[in-house]
Amino acid sequence: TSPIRLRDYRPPAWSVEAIELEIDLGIDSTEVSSRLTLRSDASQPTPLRLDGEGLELLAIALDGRKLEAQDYHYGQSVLEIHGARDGSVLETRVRVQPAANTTLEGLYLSGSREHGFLLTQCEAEGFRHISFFPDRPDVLARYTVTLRADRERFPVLLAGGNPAGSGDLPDGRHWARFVDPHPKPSYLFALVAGRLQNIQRNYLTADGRQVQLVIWSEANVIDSCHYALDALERSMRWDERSYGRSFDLDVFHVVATHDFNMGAMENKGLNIFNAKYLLADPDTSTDDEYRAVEAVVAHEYFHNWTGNRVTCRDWFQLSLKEGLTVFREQQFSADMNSAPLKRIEDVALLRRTQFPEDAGPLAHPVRPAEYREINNFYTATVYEKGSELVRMVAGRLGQEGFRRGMDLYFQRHDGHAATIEDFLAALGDANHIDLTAYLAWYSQAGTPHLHAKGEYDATRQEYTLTLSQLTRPTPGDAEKKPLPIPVKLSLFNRAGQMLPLQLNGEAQGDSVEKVIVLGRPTQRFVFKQVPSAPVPSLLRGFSAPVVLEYDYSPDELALLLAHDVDGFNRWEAGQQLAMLAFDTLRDGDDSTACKAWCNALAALFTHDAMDDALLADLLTPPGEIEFADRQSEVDPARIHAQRETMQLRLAERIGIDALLARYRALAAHVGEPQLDAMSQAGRRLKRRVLELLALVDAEQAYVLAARQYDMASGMTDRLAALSLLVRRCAPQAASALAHFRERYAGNPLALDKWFNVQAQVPGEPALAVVKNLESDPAFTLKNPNRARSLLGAFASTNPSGFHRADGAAYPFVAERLVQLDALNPQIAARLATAFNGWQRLEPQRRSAARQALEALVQREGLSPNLSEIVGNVLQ
Ligand code: HT7
Ligand code: ZN
Repeated sequence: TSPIRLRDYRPPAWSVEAIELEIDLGIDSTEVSSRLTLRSDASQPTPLRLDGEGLELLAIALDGRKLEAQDYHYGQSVLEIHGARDGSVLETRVRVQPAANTTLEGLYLSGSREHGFLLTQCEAEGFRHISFFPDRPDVLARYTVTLRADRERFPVLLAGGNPAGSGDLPDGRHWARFVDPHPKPSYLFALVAGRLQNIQRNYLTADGRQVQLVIWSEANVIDSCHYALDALERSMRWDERSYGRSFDLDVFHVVATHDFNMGAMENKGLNIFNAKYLLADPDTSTDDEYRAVEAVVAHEYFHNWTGNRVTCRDWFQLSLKEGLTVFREQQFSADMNSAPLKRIEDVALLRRTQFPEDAGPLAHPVRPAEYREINNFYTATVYEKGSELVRMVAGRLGQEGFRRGMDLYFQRHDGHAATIEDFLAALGDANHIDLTAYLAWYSQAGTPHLHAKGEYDATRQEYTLTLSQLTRPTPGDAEKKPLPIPVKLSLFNRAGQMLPLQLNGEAQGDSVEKVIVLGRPTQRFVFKQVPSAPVPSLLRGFSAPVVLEYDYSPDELALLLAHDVDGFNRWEAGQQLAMLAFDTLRDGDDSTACKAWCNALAALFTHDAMDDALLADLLTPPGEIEFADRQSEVDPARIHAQRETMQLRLAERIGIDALLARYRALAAHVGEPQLDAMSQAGRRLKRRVLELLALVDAEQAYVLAARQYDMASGMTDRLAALSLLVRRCAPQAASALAHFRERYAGNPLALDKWFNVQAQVPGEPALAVVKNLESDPAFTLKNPNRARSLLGAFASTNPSGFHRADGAAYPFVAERLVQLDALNPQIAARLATAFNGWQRLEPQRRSAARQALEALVQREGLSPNLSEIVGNVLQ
């Protein structure tokens, strides 16, 4: 297939003013009747063409007249109709087969035939699997939906919009109608039907609307929905306070399913969630998962304005809603929890997922210029880097300016489909600033490298910072433009105090933090009245998504690690020092950098009264993927071993006694697990301390871990202990695993963790472990969470396990991709991205990976989704 290109965009020749759907639901066969009121654009005289895929056409009529075979043509996923005019009404009736649909796109069955329920997933192009329609985001229509089904089998019938009647039908059937007053694109349509329970609460919006908030799930987990309901209410209040945006329907439904391709979906008035991001209870969920539930609930809710009320003109603009909504969620989570910890978590995620994407054959701009399979573009670049771009612009405008800009954006585009240009124009116009320079960030792939060099002139008391930028070529884009890079900075003296900043040409002030913007390839910034050679704290709060290159000495990094008041940069100094330590570590002999890293952290460990969670993060070196990202030839086994050695040095430097004492103090807090920040922080540090202890006194640490496992009152402590025992192949691991397997046999989300933990066993043993787990009766490729918990965890998050020296894991995973592809192409394609970066592996692994990929791409009958990813990865 040829690619779809941004430059070919044309407004729709045909749009739909209103759609009336009548859906007779059944598990094996569902009939969908639709009535479209059409509008045509007089300037584009083309026949009416509607998208429709895999639909069995049962009836078709135009303006009340049944169409004959010569009046229309249905082939190649398009229904073409002759004779339609502006104002025409098209009626179609089609049959679809939900139970046979394993792709989890369109209308499908979640769970078993006997007990499961029916639901839809329409983003990006799922609606065409349900009914004929111009399935593109710039066609916004008013929806009236009537659902009909057997009352006993489907007692609950839901669709997006306000309820508009319900009642009984003959033969034990019933109906329910929903009218959505807000025009919406087809990707936001949703329905749910089945036996579900709910919890609910009334909510009064800031603009005076009574809204019923209802969370639905299968009966056995309804008690685990309370945390999500609280999180929803917090999100709604926050959006009212921070952006002046209120909810706009009488009822807001949220539904949990175990069968879902992604995290959740923001369908108008009927959000659907992967149960992993909705259910939360202390026995099943870790602290991190509680925060993830809060974040995803907020993200989907925030889409109601950024995505739904203002939607995307086309899928190239995907980051308009996703980058912006990720940013809004990050602001919300920072407000609800610890802001520096949230920033650390988000930047670590960006570096782990987006930086490698941007540095390899899958690199693409935040707004791609072309795509083949849109589902392959729900990437870390569109989401995470997209959010960083919004953050840069928001930083440029300041809090009030950004709010002014967002108000204008909503005012101009409410009820319409917009572009990234529209977004930047609204933000700029509201503040009389030209933001068009930021557009280059959206159209250019690759992570810029920001090189910084400082020179101090003692006689003039001047400090000159020279900044330059370089973005390496990415596939198909060799020439890179300079980008506007905001660099937030402070200067520290050698006693660890921040110095007042006075840029050449500016009046003297007392501000100790500034943002300078590098707009050209190279620029010099001269600071006056600097009394001594400073240590710069650069890119504070990670003010731009770049790789900073500054030739810090270990002592300078140690100084920032000890004194920087920007929590993020304090952590960052530790990460940079760990990178230096890693690069200079020699067998049996500590480098200066490694000693500096260990000394600085040991000092913080014993003396500093810092937050336990920040300390836990400081004590954690960058991950194996981040280390690999900086190397031109990657040997994952060596990286794993070297990272272990560094941590061993750190544990030795802190000492067994100090580790043990800290662990005991942290473990003394017993009782029901509390969710407050301090309790969570304590558990986070306890886990880290135990991991370090295991390096210097394995036997004692394993005994403590086994006891922690047995005594744990919540999943955070239990899983931390289990994970330590399993990853280190401790003698106590087998019995803990057996216990966990049995205790959580009926809890799919907990069982996912059981698979996941074992898929993380480092090194050569991992492959056998994974193969063995495939024969567990609970393992299935049909459920995305389960497939991800074993194969995804192994291939994407266990580099030393997946990249075995003999390359045996590559054909194994390739074979699973083929099997998965036959069931669910979206999930197969996503999993295949684990091969990204194979070109930089050392020669033996590289050739094994290439062989597996070349064999894979030649397999007959691969989906367009998987072929595209494998083809691109191979380039
Ligand atoms: N907007 C959604 C993205 C999405 C999706 C969700 C579920 C299944 C398939 C999907 N394809 C795309 C989720 C979000 O970003 O909020
Ligand atoms: Zn989203």
